[in-house]
Amino acid sequence: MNSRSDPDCDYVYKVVLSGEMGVGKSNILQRYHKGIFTRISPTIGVEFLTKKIILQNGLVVKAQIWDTSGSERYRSITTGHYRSAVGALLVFDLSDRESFEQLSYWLNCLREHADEQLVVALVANKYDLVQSDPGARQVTEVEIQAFVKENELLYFGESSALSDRNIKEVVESLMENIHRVQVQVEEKRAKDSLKLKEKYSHQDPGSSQNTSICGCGGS
Ligand SMILES: Nc1nc2c(ncn2[C@@H]2O[C@H](COP(=O)(O)OP(=O)(O)OP(=O)(O)O)[C@@H](O)[C@H]2O)c(=O)[nH]1
Ligand SMILES: [Mg+2]
Repeated sequence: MNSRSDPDCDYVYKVVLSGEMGVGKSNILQRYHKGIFTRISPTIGVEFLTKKIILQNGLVVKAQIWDTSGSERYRSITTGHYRSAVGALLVFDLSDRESFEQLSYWLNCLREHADEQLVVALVANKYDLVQSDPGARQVTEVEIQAFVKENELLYFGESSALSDRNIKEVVESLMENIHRVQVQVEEKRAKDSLKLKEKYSHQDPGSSQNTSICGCGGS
């Protein structure tokens, strides 16, 4: 969406973090926002912060990032906060098979509640665990790629909030993609409204008196 209220940025985009409890959503956000990894308590409900990001084309966008709890207890609150989100980081833990199997649930919630043009980036977190012990891996790269393809997600490779692998890259690539999609949406909207204007400006002025744009007409 265009930023009319904030003169310091060109666009404001709402992004949500989604996925099972304990997959590392809050640590990913903390790593991105503050560049650190510390112990964090499980998220209670929803927390949010904003961060300005400069896109490759020089435009400044403000990301409103909503960190949600993966706990079942807060589900109705968290999914309510998906509304009007144009981007999502869908997170799972590479060392926790269940968190991968639950991705479809989270994706359905996102598609149901968020913006129609939602862009979703998959984050395969805790790669550091797999790196130090290959036996800890519970989801293969082939399975991840299949899920990404089937659900038309963005994916930039395995991540770790702890070792700071692929965190900035995934967030900023998501923002670039959101912006690309939103610009297309705005352009289409502008074209459609121009077409509509042209249609009615060419109409016989005599007949326009009885014609309603909404189609309900007059009786
Ligand atoms: N090894 C490793 N541990 C991580 C990583 N990211 C998070 N953790 C740990 O995983 C646990 C859960 O992290 P959180 O960031 O609180 O997870 P969350 O997804 O926000 O959890 P909820 O808020 O309960 O939904 C904590 O013990 C973190 O220290 C990571 O990249 N590597
Ligand atoms: Mg959390």
